[in-house]
Amino acid sequence: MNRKVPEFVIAGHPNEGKSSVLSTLAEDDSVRISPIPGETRECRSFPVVIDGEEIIRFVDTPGFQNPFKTLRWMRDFSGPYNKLLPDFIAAHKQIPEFHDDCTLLEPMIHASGIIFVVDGSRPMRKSDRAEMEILRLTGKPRMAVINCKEDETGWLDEWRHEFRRHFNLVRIFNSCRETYQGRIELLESLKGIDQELSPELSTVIRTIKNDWRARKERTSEIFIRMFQDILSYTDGAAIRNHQDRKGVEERLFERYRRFAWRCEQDAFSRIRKIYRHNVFNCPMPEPDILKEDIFSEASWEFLGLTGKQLVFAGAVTGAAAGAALDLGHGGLSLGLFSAAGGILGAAGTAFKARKLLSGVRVMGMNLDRHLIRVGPAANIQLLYILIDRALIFYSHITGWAHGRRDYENAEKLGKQASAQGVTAGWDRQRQKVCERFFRYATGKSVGRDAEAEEKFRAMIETCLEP
Ligand SMILES: Nc1nc2c(ncn2[C@@H]2O[C@H](COP(=O)(O)OP(=O)(O)OP(=O)(O)O)[C@@H](O)[C@H]2O)c(=O)[nH]1
Ligand SMILES: [Mg+2]
Repeated sequence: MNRKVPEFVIAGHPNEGKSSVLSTLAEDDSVRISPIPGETRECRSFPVVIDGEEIIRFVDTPGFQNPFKTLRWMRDFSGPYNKLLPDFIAAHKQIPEFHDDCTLLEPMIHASGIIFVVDGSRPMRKSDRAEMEILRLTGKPRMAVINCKEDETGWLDEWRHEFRRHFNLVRIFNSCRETYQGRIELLESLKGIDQELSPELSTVIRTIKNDWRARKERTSEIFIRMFQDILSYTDGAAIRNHQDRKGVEERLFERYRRFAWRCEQDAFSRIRKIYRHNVFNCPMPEPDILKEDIFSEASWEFLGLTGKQLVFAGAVTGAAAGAALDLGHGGLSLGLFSAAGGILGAAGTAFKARKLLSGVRVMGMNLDRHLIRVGPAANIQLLYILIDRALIFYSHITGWAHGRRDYENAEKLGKQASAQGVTAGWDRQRQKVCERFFRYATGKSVGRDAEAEEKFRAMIETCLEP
């Protein structure tokens, strides 16, 4: 289909935040932004592409350099209105002083509309009025966007008043704060600048909304797989004697820690891509629960490795499957004997089991080796921590406007992350959904409980708002 892609030129005075507004609107963090005026010297087109198709395009431009002279020339122009821009450019393009003015006006010839950006936290100057008048003379549909760089709002009324005289519409849009909702609202208002643009922009908005829904579905899928991988993790190692034990435990924890960290990092980096963040990253600290207590008793417990649950086993590879065995010593009853992992489930304390098993012969094999098993997770707290971290990461990623460039503050966001948590406030109903998913993910449900995952997924999706 050869549909015309709506194209909007972002114009204004140097350093007002034109490129920042564009970057946020187009969700494109490759747009060059700088505190030094004159960063943008050439026009560059930024397409918004969804599912391989360009749906709308924004053009970044340099700021006006000679608004008074340009306006004077245009006021004196007596040719047909559609020749105003081409003739101005033809008359000035060889003059170096007018390089930026010609460059910024050129894409307006074919554009669907113009978005004029001003910093509304400063007073209005004569040059602003000249720039607005130039844009009015172009006859193009246009909208004014007030991007307040500071919190100062005292000048807003003056700006609004002046804008009403020159523009079809005025909107406040903060390039460092607006995200999905703000983008949609701005596009909705753009429809009002020209009736002819309305159907095209409605299609654009619908496509963006559908895409956002699809992103949320993909995000919840990634989160759920990540939770499942971490919760269901199992590992094991054989030890020969008691002296070995500490070192092996440490090794197992280190392996587990690295696995969980990698799963989370991998999930987070895929979500960053979905939300089109190439530069901004919210560096989450390693979860305390994994990092600080890794070798402590608390960690054993957290991993489901309390003394009671620790499984020591004779690593008797090749032993007959399912052979039942009851040593009957010291009240210790040994149940299932699984050849697959060489695992012997011990109901007594791990230490006793170790002592008792050592040297015992079963079916002709020497049981002087034990298997320490890690996982699957036994404490639901781990799931809550993973959910909290995932949702915090999500809210930072979706809440960081693409035009915002104070990346050094991202570190602070990450640090706050460990302090906050949404799951603590969840009601019993939500907890039950989590508990059921936890049993399912750790293999403790009887049979397959696909509904557990469905209900959990639906719940996680409701958390990914807007
Ligand atoms: N605090 C704050 N700073 C902003 C905001 N918008 C832009 N800035 C900063 O203002 C400076 C100029 O922003 P740009 O987007 O490069 O401005 P521009 O109008 O494209 O500038 P030129 O390309 O030089 O004409 C940058 O340092 C931005 O980070 C805002 O809403 N809040
Ligand atoms: Mg710029």
